Amino acid sequence: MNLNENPHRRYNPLSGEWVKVSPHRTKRPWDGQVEDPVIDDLPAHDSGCYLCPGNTRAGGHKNPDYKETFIFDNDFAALLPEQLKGDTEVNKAGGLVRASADRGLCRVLCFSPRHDLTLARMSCEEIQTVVKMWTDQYEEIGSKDFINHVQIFENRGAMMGCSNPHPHGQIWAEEAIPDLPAREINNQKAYFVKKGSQMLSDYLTFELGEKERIVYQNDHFAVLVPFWALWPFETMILPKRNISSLSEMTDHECASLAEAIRILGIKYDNLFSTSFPYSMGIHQAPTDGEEHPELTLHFHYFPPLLRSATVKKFMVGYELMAMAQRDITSELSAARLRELPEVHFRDRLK
Ligand code: H2U
Ligand code: ZN
Repeated sequence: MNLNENPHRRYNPLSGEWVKVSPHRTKRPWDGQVEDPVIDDLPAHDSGCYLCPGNTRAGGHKNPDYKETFIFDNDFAALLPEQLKGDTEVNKAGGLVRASADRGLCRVLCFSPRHDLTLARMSCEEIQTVVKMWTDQYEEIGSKDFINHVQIFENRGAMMGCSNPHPHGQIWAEEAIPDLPAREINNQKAYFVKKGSQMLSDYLTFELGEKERIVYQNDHFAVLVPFWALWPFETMILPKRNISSLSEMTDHECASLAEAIRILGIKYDNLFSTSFPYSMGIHQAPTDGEEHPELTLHFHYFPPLLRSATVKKFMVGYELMAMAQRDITSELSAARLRELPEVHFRDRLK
């Protein structure tokens, strides 16, 4: 089968789902398009921003005059740590009507005091501080007895529903393991039992040999467009040594990870000469007190843009009713991202 010409489906071994690929519909959608750079000139400090140092947030909390990173409990937390009173389960109509209590906590993490920066425009050293904050939070929150899963993520850009351009991410941590990570953990576990090696470690070895879906690599980490990518420019960051969490990283690995995050961010921004929107999430071992040799730490980036700074992919119609579909292949997306410069377009314009 010629995967560049024929409609086909690709299997995602992590999620166990399939994605439809229709490569005959678009070859090189970016050919001949020259984008005007989109530059949002934000102030370094915005007195109306609830994340900037010294400002007041909802509920009257005042942010400290922080110099690097800053963490606070989400003022509108979706999960609460208190033990619920009464029953923790509802089960009626023979199991058709079910509910379970959901305990957890939500935090907001500021990546920088600078309102106008993004990870793509921060230095490797500054991003390392962010990675260390993620690691500390994973350990501190994960050590609580009622927390079995710590989901760290970043929502970037108004298109993704992000409320504020100030560089920040969130943590939602909880007692129950959420659905998507649970599925990925089960599939990695089944693979490990069958093969005696880690799924994502074996997958990365394959991709480093093939090269065509690799976007960037350094000594310790690689960025690739997964074979089964669903979003047009979806990527993953994978470690070259199998580790199951941020906590297992050496200082060298931390620096390499920060550099991978920085370069990927720059390439994304350069793609359509805009501050590229995405949802990024870190998948790592659950904090359930067990060893997880079957798991591999990985980052997912799900960006919505398809063809320009404003044309996004919609997951509607067939995709909502049946299954995910894409036109441009993972290989073409990877080639496009790979060839983009590793210097930010805003620095090249200067
Ligand atoms: P987004 O960047 O994805 O919009 O999320 C920002 C979070 O910040 C959101 O979960 C919280 C919101 O509840 N928030 C506060 O905790 N305090 C505020 O003063 C405003 C927003
Ligand atoms: Zn701000």
